[in-house]
Amino acid sequence: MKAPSSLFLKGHVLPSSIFLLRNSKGTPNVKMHPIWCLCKAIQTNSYEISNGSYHPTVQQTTEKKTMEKLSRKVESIGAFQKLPIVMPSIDIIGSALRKARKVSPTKGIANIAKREKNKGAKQLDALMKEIAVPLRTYVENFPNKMHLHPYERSLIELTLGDGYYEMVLRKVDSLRKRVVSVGKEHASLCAKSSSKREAEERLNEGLKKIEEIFAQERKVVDDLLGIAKTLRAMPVINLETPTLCLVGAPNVGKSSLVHVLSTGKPEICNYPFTTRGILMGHIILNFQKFQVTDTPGLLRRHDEDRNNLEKLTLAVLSHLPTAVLYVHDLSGECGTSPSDQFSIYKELRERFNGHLWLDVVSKSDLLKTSPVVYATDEPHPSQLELEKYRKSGPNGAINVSVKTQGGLHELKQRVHELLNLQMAKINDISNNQEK
Ligand SMILES: Nc1nc2c(ncn2[C@@H]2O[C@H](COP(=O)(O)OP(=O)(O)OP(=O)(O)O)[C@@H](O)[C@H]2O)c(=O)[nH]1
Ligand SMILES: [Mg+2]
Repeated sequence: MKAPSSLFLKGHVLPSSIFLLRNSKGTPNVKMHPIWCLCKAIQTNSYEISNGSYHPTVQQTTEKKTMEKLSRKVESIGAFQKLPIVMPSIDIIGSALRKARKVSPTKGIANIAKREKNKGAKQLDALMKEIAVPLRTYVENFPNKMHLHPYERSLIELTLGDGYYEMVLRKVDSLRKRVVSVGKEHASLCAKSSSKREAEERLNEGLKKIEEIFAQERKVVDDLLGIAKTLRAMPVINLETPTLCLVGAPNVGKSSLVHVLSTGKPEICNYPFTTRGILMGHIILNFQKFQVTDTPGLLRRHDEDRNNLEKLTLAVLSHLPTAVLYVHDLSGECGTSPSDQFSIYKELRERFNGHLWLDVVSKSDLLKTSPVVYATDEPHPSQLELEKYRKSGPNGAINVSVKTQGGLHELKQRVHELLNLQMAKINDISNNQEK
C-alpha cells in the first residue's frame, strides 16, 4: 500500500483546476493550513451519567442506519467538492480540552464530594464527545468509494494509492471508538468516587488518558485532512459540457496545444511526463463554453506495466464522455519513435472507438527540416501502412505547429466542429434517458 506523501499538490504556478501526483522535479510539495470544522449535521449518541454509570439517551437503531446506507445512491461527479472540512488534530484536541474544562457541575448539588464527582464525570464526557463527534462526522460523510462515479474512484486509487483512502477512514473510526470507550470508562470511575479528592484524581487521570490515546493516533486525522485537500483540488468536470481530451505519447506537444486552444495553462517542457496529472481548461467558441483536459503521455507497453500517470489518462478515456484530440509527433523530437506511436495509436483507437476523434500531427515546423531515420524502429508487419503514417500521420490528420502557428486556424475550426458533434451526442443521450 502506497503512502500518499508524494501525491499532494504543487502549491504554485498552476491553477487550482490541476491535480498532480508529484511536481516535475519529482519532489512532493506539501503545505498544511489549518482549516476549521463546519459540521452541519452532527449525528452522535449522547449519554447521561446516573448512579455512576453511563446511559445512552439517543440510540440510533441498526434499522435506521441500514436505511440510510441503502438510500445513498451512486454519486454523480462532484463528490470531492462536498467532502466535510477536516480540522487539524491539534485543533480538535485543543478545542476539546478547552470546552471540557469549562463544564460545571449540575446545579443544586450541595454535597462537595458529590458535586466534584458530578463535575469530573461531566468534564470527561464532554472531552470524549468533543473528540468523537467530529471524527464520526468525517467517517460518515466521506463517501464510500464504491458509491462514487468510476472516474472519481479511479482518481482516488491512482492519486492516493490503492486502499489508502479506506484505510485512513477505518483508522479514524477506530480512534473514535477508543476515545469513546476510554472516556466512558473514566467518566464512570469518576462518578463512583467516594471523596472529593478521589474524584479530582480520577478526573485528571481520565483527561490525561484520553489525551494520550488521541496523541498516539492523531496523525490519521491529519492524513484525512491531506486526503480531503488533495481530492478537493482535483479538477471539476461537468459531464453535460462537451470535453476535448488531448492524448498521445509523452512530449509530443499536447500541453502546448492545450495552451493555444484554451484557458488551461499547463507546464511545457522538453522532457517526457511533464504533465503529471489531469488539467482542465476551457475553450470559448461562438459564446459556447467547452472543456479541455490535458493528460499524461502514453508509452507503448501493456496495461499492467503502465505507471499511475498513464492509468489516469486511460481512466479519463474509459469513464468520461470526451472527444479525443490525438497528437502525433513525427519529427523525432519527442523520444517515442513513429512506429511506437503508431502502435499506441492503433491500440487506443480500437479500444476507445466510441469516442469522437481528431488526429493532429504536431511540430510541423520541424518536419520540413529534419526527415527522421530511426535505427531503433522494429520492422513492422504492415510496412506500407507504417511508411504512410511516418510521412503524414493517420488519414485526415491536420498538420500544426505551435512555433509557426501553422495549421492552428484549421485546427480551431475542426475542434469546434468536433465539440458541436459532442454536444449533439450528449443531448441525444440525455433525451434518450428522459424517454
Ligand atoms: N518546434 C516545435 N516544438 C514544439 C511544438 N509544440 C511543442 N513543442 C515543444 O515540444 C516539447 C514538449 O511539449 P509539451 O507541450 O510539453 O508536450 P506534452 O505532450 O504535453 O509532454 P508531456 O506532458 O511530457 O507528455 C516542448 O519543448 C515544446 O516547446 C511545435 O509546434 N514546434
Ligand atoms: Mg504535457
